[in-house]
Amino acid sequence: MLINPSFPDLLKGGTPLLTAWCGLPDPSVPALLAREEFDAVAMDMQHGSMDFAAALRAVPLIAAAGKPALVRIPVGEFAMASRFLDAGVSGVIAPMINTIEDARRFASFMKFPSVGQRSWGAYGALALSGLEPAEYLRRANDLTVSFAMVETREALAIIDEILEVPGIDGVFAGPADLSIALLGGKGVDPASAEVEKALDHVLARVRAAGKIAAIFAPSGARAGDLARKGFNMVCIGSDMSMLRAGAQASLAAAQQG
Ligand code: 3PY
Ligand code: MG
Repeated sequence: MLINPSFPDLLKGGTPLLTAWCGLPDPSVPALLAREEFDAVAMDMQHGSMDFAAALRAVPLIAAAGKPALVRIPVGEFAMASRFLDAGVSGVIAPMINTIEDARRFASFMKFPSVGQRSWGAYGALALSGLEPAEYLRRANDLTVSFAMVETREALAIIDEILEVPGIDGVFAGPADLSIALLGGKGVDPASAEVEKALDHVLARVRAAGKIAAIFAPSGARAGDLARKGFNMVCIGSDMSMLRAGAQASLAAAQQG
């Protein structure tokens, strides 16, 4: 876990963070990507094929490269957020936060009292941060970032209230699910005009609340567009597509030569 600069400081530093997005089931993949020039590495436990033990093992490997580790938990499994914070992740992304109650429950597992109800047991975070327990307890709520995913019509309608929930540090937009919602289930088109308009709204509301805006991008080119649009962090998906792109480029080079 990063202390100096902290992950929130990096996010607010004015330069959008470009974060690798991993779902392959082995900790060596996020460890490798952490050694590239990504600013952080996120592991996807909602849709990826990485299991809990593999993701936990990746946390110190990412930290060893000096990068913040993030995890996206499965829908509604907020207790898992605390377990990853214990292991030393700097940020947790919770999908499908569609009600204020969802946001409150997520925040309660992310933050120690008096903000939330996170329970004590930060074995990995203590080791990675080097902080004494009392100091870790005092600072942990400000060193870690909780991202509530906004990816439905319901969430868009209450985004201001979600942002007001104590312990919610920012919003993470899900353009694919947003597109399905906004197109009434008739298609998935994360770059559609409807999604673009929704993303402008999300950015404006997050800025007005003084919080952090993050988003997923399915390619580097799209990530560049979203970073220029003003998101504080763009996650570039995914390890699998990067592997395929690298394989295709190698083969093409060999076939040309
Ligand atoms: C979405 O685009 O819906 C996401 O959840 C990104 O992974
Ligand atoms: Mg989604």
